[in-house]
Amino acid sequence: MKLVLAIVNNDDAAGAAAELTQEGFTITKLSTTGGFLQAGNTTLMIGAEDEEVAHIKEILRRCSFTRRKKVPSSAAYGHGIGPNAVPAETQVTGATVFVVNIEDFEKL
Ligand code: 2BA
Repeated sequence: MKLVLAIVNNDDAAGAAAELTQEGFTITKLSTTGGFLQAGNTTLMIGAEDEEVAHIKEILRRCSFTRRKKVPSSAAYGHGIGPNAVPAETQVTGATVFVVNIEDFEKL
């Protein structure tokens, strides 16, 4: 058995969660924050059989989209706008997915 941890954009989370649930998976949604952008994202926890992981990834690939986001600059925190204060952009992946082996799974 595996635990899939998928970090997705907040804008994509509802659609991905709905699709996964519709396909019969049980999920838990966590409100999380990216350490770099300090922006909210959503982590989906999905316990699944080994052979279901590919299907989960396929749903996540279909339901989440890569975006460009502005990196907060010093100007954004009110330190003034200088020549170096033009906000940079970075690419945020649709879904960042970790797959972890589960030693034990029980509903008590
Ligand atoms: P954030 O940490 O807010 O990162 C947002 C995007 O900023 C990243 O997109 C990446 O393009 C860039 N970035 C992150 N850390 C950076 C750094 N130290 N220097 C320069 N640029 C950096 P993604 O890689 O698609 O990550 C999207 C979100 O997924 C991340 O939000 C974080 O919440 C999570 N994540 C990604 N990789 C992770 C990892 N190895 N461990 C834990 N969480 C991860």
